[in-house]
Amino acid sequence: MNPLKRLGRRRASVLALLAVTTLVTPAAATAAPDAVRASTLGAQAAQSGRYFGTAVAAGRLGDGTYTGILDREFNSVTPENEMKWDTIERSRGSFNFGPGDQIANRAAARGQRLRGHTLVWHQQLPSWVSSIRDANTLRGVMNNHITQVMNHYKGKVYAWDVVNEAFADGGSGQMRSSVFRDVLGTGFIEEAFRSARSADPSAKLCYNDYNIENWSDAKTQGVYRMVRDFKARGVPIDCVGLQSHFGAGGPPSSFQTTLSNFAALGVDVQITELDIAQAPTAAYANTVRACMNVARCTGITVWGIRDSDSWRSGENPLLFDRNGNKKPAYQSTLTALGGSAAAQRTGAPSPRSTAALPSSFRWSSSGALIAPKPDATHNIAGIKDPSVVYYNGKYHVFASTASSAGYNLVYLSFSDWSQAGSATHHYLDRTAIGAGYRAAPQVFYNTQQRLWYLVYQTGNASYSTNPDIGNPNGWSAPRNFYSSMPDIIKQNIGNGYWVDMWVICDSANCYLFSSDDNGHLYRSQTTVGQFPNGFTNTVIAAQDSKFAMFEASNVYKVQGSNQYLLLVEAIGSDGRRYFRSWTASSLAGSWSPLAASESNPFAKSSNVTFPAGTWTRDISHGEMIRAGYDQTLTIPACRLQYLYQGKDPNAGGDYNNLPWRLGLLTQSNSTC
Ligand code: G2I
Repeated sequence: MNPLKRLGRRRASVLALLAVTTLVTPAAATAAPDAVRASTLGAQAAQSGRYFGTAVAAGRLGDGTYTGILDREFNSVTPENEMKWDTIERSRGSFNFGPGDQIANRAAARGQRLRGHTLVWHQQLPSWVSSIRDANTLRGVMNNHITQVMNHYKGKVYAWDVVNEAFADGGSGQMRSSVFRDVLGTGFIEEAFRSARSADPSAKLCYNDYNIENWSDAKTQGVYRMVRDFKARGVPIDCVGLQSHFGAGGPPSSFQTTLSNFAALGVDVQITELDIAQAPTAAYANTVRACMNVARCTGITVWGIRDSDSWRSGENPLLFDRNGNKKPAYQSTLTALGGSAAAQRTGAPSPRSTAALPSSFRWSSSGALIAPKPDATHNIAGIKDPSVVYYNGKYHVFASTASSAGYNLVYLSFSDWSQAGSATHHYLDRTAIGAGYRAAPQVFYNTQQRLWYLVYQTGNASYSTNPDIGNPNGWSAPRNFYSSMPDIIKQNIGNGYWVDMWVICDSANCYLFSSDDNGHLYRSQTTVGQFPNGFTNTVIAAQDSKFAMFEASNVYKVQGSNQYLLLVEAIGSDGRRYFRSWTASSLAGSWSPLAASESNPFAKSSNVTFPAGTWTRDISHGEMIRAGYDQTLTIPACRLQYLYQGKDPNAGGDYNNLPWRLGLLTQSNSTC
């Protein structure tokens, strides 16, 4: 955190006297970390890196029961009809994005993913298109539609159903007759995918169809041959959507085989429109389990929320009844989603996590999700410096509270980002952590000691421990990691401040990184066995000019690789905060630039889009959403998410009184 004008920095802390002899007693009664279960569909799916989504109808967004379930349970949405041709381009060249935007912006503001549905489909197609007979005209019309729509939603749509339902039912295994096939020939699908790739290279491009779930069906085989041919010839395709509109018997017994056979071609597979007549519990569980058992099955979307919202409402095929109550299939689905969570947490190999990080990044930001909640005794202007872990079905966020009166800490927890704004704020100055200068927290679980650690700055590097992250009153009084500021920091700090302490461990050692607002990143170390005591050998781990290596350093292990990632906050030539990044092969190794310049930043306003509105130009102090929660600080290699602080670009005045809010970045150029 930036400590300009911060209060009490140089004040000697009596707590320093307590620091170095502290022994930590292992706590006996902490829930086993690999037994975590989430309480909502989206949160549970997220534990294995998947999403759980639903079709959404813009016309129902005024219904509070509907949106209540939507925001509680789902972390992905698909517009049910609002992005179809007959809504978006009802007459030639005249585009109506209103209903689609309503869904897209709402999702973006809540950190939900968006699937785009659908660009080229023979249904819900206006008659001005279906009556075209000239191939060049139709080609131009199709490519223009794809380009305009994808351009409009660039950076907002995770995956597009580029072509929908192009194959015929029955035994032919061929494409169905449609204006596209009949006028352009079977090559229209390839043409559509090529146009789509050039319109938005960062969106995943899917082929979507129904009745392709049974492996031996001619239709399944026809689609499979097409995807195999596309992959062989380099036609851009990233995913196959299996709609999965099932009868009461549920998925065919070969469903998992079908998913893995498609996946083996080198595409993601997704269940895109799931509904099952009468919603039998076993049928839902079997469907979900098939996806969980296939690493490249990246997500599941149900086609509506309540039975009354369904296109097949007479068959009651969904997870919620018409009153919005959970049906039995809800529970079997939630349980089935938990199936591979433990495997994920114990480090089972997953193709999603083996890729290395890219060398440039693009992000999409949510709106401001978390704002300060002043109360009678806490007059707070900004909420800052968040640290976050996902544990036991909840995000647990610790942050600094700031006002001209000084800094302290706050804790909140919630099951999904859509709930973040309404979570209760627990002020930690009322706990044993105490009042006074405490800021820039970092939280992790020490698996050896079975204790949660909260590391923060007090003028020294301090920490508290707690056997139960969910109990704000469980934190111990602060203790210091050092008896006093290490000499090398005294020698280099100049007019800076000693800030932003960060602990990360490998299997042998724990390292404590810190910054000085003066161009230096420091690193001390101790053994895993001695931690939290014995930090010594403080060195300069990286240095640059003051503003280029300012503060708020994060260090992470990249899952499934031998890479560590370093992020440091810098101040740009525009005066705005941004992040630079480096990698190293060991925590004590030297750091090589990854996306480390102002023109190729890790995260800066220049590589972030704001679908819900540009609320900040600063991308400042925050933390990655990790793959786990322990002292190794492991992050996924794919689809990174970063919780950060931003503020109204026009705000000024006392630094401590600035209106900082928290928002969530989601990587939009992930290739895996
Ligand atoms: O048909 C089920 C799905 C099959 N796969 C593609 C999906 O896009 C398709 O979704 C359904 C929607 O759930 C329905 O809501 O597509 C139907 C159109 O083919 C949608 O139905 C339409 C009605 O036909 C229109 O009369 C109505 O105005 O829904 C519109 C909005 O309620």
